[in-house]
Amino acid sequence: MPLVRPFRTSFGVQSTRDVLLVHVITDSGEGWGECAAHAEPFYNEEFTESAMMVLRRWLVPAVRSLGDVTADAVAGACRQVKGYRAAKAGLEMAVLDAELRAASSSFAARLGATRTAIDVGVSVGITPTVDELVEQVAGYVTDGYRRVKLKIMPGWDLAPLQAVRSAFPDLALQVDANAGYEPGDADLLAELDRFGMLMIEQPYAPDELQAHAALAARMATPICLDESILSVGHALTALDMGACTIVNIKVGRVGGVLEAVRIHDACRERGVPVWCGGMLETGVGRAANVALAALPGFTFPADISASERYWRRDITEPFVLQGSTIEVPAGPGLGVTVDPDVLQELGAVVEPQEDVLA
Ligand code: OSB
Ligand code: MG
Repeated sequence: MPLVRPFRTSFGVQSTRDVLLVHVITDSGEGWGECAAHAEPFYNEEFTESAMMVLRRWLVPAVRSLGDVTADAVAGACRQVKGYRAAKAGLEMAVLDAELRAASSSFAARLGATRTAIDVGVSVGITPTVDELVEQVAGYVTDGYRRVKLKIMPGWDLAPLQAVRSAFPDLALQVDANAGYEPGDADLLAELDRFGMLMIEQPYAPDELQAHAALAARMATPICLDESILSVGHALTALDMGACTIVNIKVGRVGGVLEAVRIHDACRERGVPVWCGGMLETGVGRAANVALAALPGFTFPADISASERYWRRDITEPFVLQGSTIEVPAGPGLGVTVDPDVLQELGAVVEPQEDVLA
């Protein structure tokens, strides 16, 4: 799917999104899920074609062999396969959607949502010039976004931040480095304190927990981890080490909405704030993210923007901005409907899986 505008991060630029959907047909109905993996293994190890292959060869057969297929059983059935958390998340989402649609219950209700609308922000990619960045941020502020996240990387940090902060002195601001820095860059990163930001997200490589803890000890700006946190265990380890004080939760990165809820619960028990990250999803994955972000421990605005920020035409009814919030779907399952005409226009390829029936 073509993105409305290219999205550049420290790991590369995307102008289109390779979308992998899982469509589950059960005795009682059907469901959709989205695998958040990207076309290239640049955000993390997983990529769309690898996720698709693992689904076909192992994950779908493992779930089909369950007999009684329930969303609660998906993660266990998939445990033998290591990694591929976005693929697992897409499959679990589709099974859960089918289950909840059949029971006329929403994702929000099932996950434990306590809000009917969520606060959202916008994640702004690296632009060719600082002027273009300020212009883009101004457009999003006019749209209603009250929290902006800037992507940073070595060579694109102090100057763009200075410009955006001067233009918008009171804007809630945060940055995301997508692991683009090295522990040797700590002096430079410490200078970011002067911009009065909500947090700095994932400055170093995912396995650099000690370096993140050392940075947290010398910075006033809270450290948030994204790529480092793949499970409840990772979250607790990072928190115990002082590697972060805020956790970004992404469904695709942690293996599914149910593990995402467990991370939320563990953080909430410790009084640690979490927020919902995004991976440029279509309406399918976005619906799950919005439901998740409505849980009580999600206290920072989510990286879930309106559909029009990503797509000229989404594959479901669009999510729209209301003030600086997005309404939580209340209908059965994900609460959105995939439009088959849009899928066809996009040239979606359907790969039936009857052949792998156990
Ligand atoms: O690190 O949060 C990230 C998009 C793709 C991959 C990684 C990230 C992002 C974003 C955009 O920041 C969030 C969104 O609007 O979906
Ligand atoms: Mg991130």
